[in-house]
Amino acid sequence: MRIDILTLFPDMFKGVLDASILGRAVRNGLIEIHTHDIRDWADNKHRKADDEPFGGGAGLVMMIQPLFDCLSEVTGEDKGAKRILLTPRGKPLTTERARSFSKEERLILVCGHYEGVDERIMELIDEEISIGDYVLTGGELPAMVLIDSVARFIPGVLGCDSSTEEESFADGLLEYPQYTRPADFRGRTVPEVLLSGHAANIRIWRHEMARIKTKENRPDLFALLPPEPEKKRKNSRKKQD
Ligand code: 4GX
Repeated sequence: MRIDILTLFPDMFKGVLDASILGRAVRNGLIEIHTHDIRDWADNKHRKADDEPFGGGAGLVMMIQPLFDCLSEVTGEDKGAKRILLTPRGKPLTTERARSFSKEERLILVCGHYEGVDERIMELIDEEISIGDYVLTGGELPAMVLIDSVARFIPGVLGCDSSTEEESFADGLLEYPQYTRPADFRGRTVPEVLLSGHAANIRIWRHEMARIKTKENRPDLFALLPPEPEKKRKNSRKKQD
């Protein structure tokens, strides 16, 4: 997959895209990333890319000319590229949207700064995406979040193919608690069932812990879960009142 990033702050992406799993995916040629400094397209001698909003109001708005020319040139004749604007007013980024973006051949991410971008850029945008209901100082961090969430679905990026399925949200539950060696860390022990080797009990324990965590931290997700089947009794006849 090829990803182009349009930004006023290309340096912000360096460390993130070089490090860890994303860096390995780039080095292995699974993802190809190109950053573009929107300012390079400004046709004024001060390389100005922002101005006061028409109609008044606080803050600055990104000017249409540098952004429009940058996005037009980077897109070129590529009709297949999906052009995404990161903005708090966008559709929420979800596992399903990340998975769907991972099937695209090319993404072009537009990072806005200041109070927003001149609305006339929408002529060149396919989709507006938000990473959550809070306001950041720019679209750079949201673009990195989107890239990371999409990369996990590109075959070969993660070591093991199944690991995207087992985590939070795949079955509507948050993750169960994990432990690794030592079994006793200064008196803090690991739940006995995980050391028992009893696969069925481990599955039941993990499922129950995931339900408890989901109920506590995400009552909105918990409400969507299917009801638990009634636990089997030794005596199959229900207790009489
Ligand atoms: N999820 N921001 C974008 C400037 C801006 C505003 C409007 C275009 C249109 C955000 C988020 C987010 C802050 C990035 C404002 N650009 N983006 N920026 N939450 O808060 O995606």
